[in-house]
Amino acid sequence: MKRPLLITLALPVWFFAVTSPAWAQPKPVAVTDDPGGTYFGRKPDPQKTRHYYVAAEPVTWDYIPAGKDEVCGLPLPPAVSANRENRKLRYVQYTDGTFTTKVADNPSLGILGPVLRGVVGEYLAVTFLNRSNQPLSMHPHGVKYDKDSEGAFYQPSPGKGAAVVPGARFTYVWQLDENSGPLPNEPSSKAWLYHSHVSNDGETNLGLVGAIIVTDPRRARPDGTPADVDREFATLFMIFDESGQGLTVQDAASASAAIPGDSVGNLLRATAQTMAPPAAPAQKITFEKNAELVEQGQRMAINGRIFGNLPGLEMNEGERVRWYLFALGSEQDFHTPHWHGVRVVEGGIRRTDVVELLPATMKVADLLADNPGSWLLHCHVDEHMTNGMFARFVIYPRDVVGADRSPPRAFLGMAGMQVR
Ligand SMILES: [Cu+2]
Repeated sequence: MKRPLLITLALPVWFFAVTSPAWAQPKPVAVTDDPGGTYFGRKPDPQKTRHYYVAAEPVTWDYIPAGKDEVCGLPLPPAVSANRENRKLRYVQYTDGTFTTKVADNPSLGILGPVLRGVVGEYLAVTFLNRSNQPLSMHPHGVKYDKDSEGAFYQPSPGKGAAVVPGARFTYVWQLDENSGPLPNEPSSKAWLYHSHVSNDGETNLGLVGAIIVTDPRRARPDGTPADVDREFATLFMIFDESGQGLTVQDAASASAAIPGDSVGNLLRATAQTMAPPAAPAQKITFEKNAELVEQGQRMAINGRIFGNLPGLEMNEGERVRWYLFALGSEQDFHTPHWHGVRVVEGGIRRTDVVELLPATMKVADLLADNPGSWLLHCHVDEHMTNGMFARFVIYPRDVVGADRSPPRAFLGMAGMQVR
């Protein structure tokens, strides 16, 4: 009986919205009815489902919280140090559907959203709440979904979760089927990206990106973590564009076209507005000036941190450490992460200390922490490293105990996970 009542209440709002001038349009209001939660028309088996609660929220993001380069001691470029903070959106994890208690962030993930994880044979149910002023979604790579849980907006017939309007929520259901997990000759777990996908992939530039980890059940502990691994890290190599020339975070006033319960037409209108270039500047921007703006706005980051400001890459001597490596972005986003002091095995087949990444590449590299010390992890593309695409990782020696040893919380996304 709840739905007819909602429709009755929503119809006058919709009619007013599509017939009234822009200045008179109502502000987005919260919609708590969740049209998702099914997988090809059925509720997934609760015994095999891990439920996550994730909100997209505006944040002020600081690319350099320390205010300086703490690793290489390089002077910060003036255009960067004068503009450390930017408005971004982030996927933030909560403990339950009330969206009141946040799950503590893992500092090493930086701007990345929560790690969502499971084992082949399980389902992920992700209740998404849009606390921004623009339509957003969660689109997963690598898992199986029906049209409603695809989380991508395009024609024809976008699914119910294609564009979650401001204030609304939607529960995506993703199956971790056999094809989501590693092949027998791949490492025991693998990672996939998820990101918002309403207007275009530029929404990752807003900060809306995270990782899904899937473990092979034949090589998993009872809690679903890979049995042959002691510790995990996830790092995204991506150049964020803070020039204002691309997709930007919308404020409430400019997002008035996005109305909960709205038609596809109005959503498209809102989306077009989201994609529109910023307001015309007072003077004409030349091609050269535009190129300069873009160059000054580039933040060549690992997990949204630059110049050695990504914390928490710490491990203990002897540990088997799995790195999930990603890149995203545009034609400049070819990255070559390189570890000093150690060697890795890429994808279970190749020994190296440099891994090649292109936009939306997802790779696994396994590292044996056999060389204690404080070491550099950096992109080996010269320009990227010069502009801050590096971090420090630490291997604590075996004989160190107590506070100097890395904390025991070793696996990504384990806190706040609910199996029900
Ligand atoms: Cu790079």
